[in-house]
This record gives sequence, structure tokens and C-alpha cells, in this order.
Amino acid sequence: MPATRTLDPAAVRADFPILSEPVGGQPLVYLDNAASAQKPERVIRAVDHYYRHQHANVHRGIHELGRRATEAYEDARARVAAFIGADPDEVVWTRGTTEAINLVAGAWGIDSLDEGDEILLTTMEHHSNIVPWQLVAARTGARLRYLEMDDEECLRLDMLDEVLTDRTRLLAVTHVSNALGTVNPLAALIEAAHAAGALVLVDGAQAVPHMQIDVHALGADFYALSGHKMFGPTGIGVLWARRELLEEMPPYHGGGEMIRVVRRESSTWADVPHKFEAGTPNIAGAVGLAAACDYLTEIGMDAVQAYEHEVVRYAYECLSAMEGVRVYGPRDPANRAGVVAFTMDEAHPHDISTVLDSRGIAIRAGHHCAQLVMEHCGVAATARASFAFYNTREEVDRLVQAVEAVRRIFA
Ligand code: C6P
Repeated sequence: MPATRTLDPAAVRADFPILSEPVGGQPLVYLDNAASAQKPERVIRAVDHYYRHQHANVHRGIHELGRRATEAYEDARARVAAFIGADPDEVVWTRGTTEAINLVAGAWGIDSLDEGDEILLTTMEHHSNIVPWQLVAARTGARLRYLEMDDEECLRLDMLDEVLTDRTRLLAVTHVSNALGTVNPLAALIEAAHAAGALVLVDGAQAVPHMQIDVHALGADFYALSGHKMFGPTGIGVLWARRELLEEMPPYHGGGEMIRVVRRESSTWADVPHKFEAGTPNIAGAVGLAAACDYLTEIGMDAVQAYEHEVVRYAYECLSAMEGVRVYGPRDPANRAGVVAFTMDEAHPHDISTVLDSRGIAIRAGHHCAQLVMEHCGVAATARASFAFYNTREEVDRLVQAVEAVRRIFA
């Protein structure tokens, strides 16, 4: 096996123009990467180049620019597919994870589920992996069940026998929790769900920026991701699905580009993945996301993972050692990626975030679109520091000093 590459934080920081821009007169400490990550020069340039030299609509015009745009768009699909170990025709462009999950719910869910069928979710899910299934359940009569968390905010695999039944048609589970950083044991979950005859949808929004993903090796049926969390543009994401599922599923949206022939009463569909891509797509977004994937490949996801692991472990250790601070999620750093969420006895998360902001530190405070996680933890909100490979131990030190300042202010 090749040795893990090492990551030079100073070198990668120089690739991100916004990181060297002072905020409110002080150096920026950006710890809100789970909400959206910053963009390297490579991505900014790729989008700029596309609009300056390649833009027209795709799969339509028989002219030079139409050819250039189509080539750039389909080449981007192939590069993003390679980044996640997929075949290009299994990669459907979406606006992001939310739309990817809604696509599966609206196409596969509405078409395949009946009264009494069960959809297994977990209490760790982002609302994007709960609400679409509630909508499907209301329309089909399917029932929602939940796999619970234990007191370290890890999924309770011991409950699987109870909640996976012969009526379970789908397990929809996050790879990494956006509110806790918990990395879920997907191999065991997928094996159990498949043994019960259920398909598995993985919400990969918070995993792809932090670790190498190979969708074929993972063995799930659907995998959803957002470009903007992995250093690409906003408004672009991917639904990966096994090819035969994409072939079987009816279209999600109707319109231009997704058809083969349109007659007065009915139409036939284009081949996958185009069957799911109605209307003019986010071409520049696709181009930018491919540039982000190339950039990450050059740095090496093994290097990203190893480097971040140390920074996140350090942040967890410093914060959990502070008096009056409660940190959520797994204690074992091997089961955590990207996130350290905490509350303080003295101050509300919004107050923590406000004080940190006054010191140039950006975190997120609130329920993080994961209200079932908050319910489990018995709080209304947490303060969440979320990391990328450009964050440093020195930034963790600044975070910890700022949290000390919060205590002094509110004690
Ligand atoms: N979480 C956060 O601050 P979109 O908005 O479609 O790109 O991603 C939705 C989504 C789905 N699943 C998970 C696990 C997520 O973390 C997110 C987005 C952001 O945690 C914004 S709420």
C-alpha cells in the first residue's frame, strides 16, 4: 500500500483566497465548513474560464460553443464519477444532497412503496433525509421507523433486529452526522439492510469532504452529495445510484433534455442519467465541482483524512477538557470526522457564536437542521465548530481562547 501523503496546511491555505482576507479587521478562522466550505483558486478559475470561453447550452446547439460546453459538462461528469469510484452514467447532476434525496423519494419512493411498507431512518439524520420520506409516507401509506442513538451519539446497531423487518424497503442513513461528526459503520448497516431485502440510501454530504469514497466498494444503492461542501460551487451536487435502479425508476422532473420522443399524450425517456436531468443544468457548477475533485485528488484524500483527524482530535480534547463545556458525539476520534459540537453551562450557543464572531471566528449555532439530534441530546441548540483540511492547530487554540472569553463574559 502506498504511504499516506502529508498535507502542508500553509501551502493549501494559500490556495484559498478568502482565507487570507481579514474579517472585521482580524484574521479569519473559518470553522463553518459543514455548512459550506471555501473555494480554492482552481475552482474559481475553472468557473471563470468556462464562462469566458466555453458557455452555451448543452446537448442542444450544433455549433462550436455548444460543443465546447457539452464537452466540458460531460467531461466534468466523468471526473466527478472517477472521484467517487462511479461510472459516469450512474452520476445524476442535482442541485445538491437535498435534491438528490428528494429525487429518490419522488421517483423511486412514490413509485415503489405501498401501504405498510417501512422506511428505516435514524435519529441522526439531517432534515433533508427525514422530510422527503415523511412526504413519501404521507402519499403512499408507508411507515417511518427510526434507529436510535446511544449516549455517545452513535447508532444503536443492537436495535437493528428490532427495526429492520420484512417490510423494510429502504434504509436511509447519513454517512457522517452534520450535527455530531459521528462516522457511521456503513458496512454493517448496509449488510444488515440488504440481508433484510431493503435498499440503502446514504447521505454523503458530510463524508465526501473528509475521506475517500468509493461508491462501488461501499455497496449502497444510492449515494447523495453536495458540491459546495467539498470546495466546489453552490447549486451542484450528485445522486449516484446503481445503474439498474436508475433504469427502473421513472423520471423525477419532466421537461427538455430528459426525453427521447414527445407525442401529444405521452413521451419516452432519454437514457440514464439524462432521464433525470430536465431543463438547462448548472453547467458551470459541474465544471467547478470537477475542478474541486481534481484539486482534492492532487492533495490526496488520505492526506486530508489523516491531517484533519489530528486537528479534530485536538479540538475535541481541548474543548472537552474545559469546565462547564459539554461536547457531543463519539469520544473515540476514529469514529468522528469534521465536527466538534458543544454547549456551555454559562452561555447560549447563539451568544457563543456572537462572541466568537467578534474575534473573527465563524462557527454555526442552532439545531443544524437536525432537530432529532437536539431532542436526543436534550438541548435546543449547540455551538458547532466544523473543520476542513485548511484549518490548523493554531486556529483551534484561537477557538479555545475565545471560548474561555465567553465564559469570562457570561460567568
Ligand atoms: N448541512 C449544515 O450546516 P444541501 O443543503 O442540499 O447542500 O445539503 C443538505 C444536507 C444534507 N445532509 C447533511 C448530512 C447535511 O449536512 C446537509 C447540509 C448544512 O450542517 C446546512 S443545513
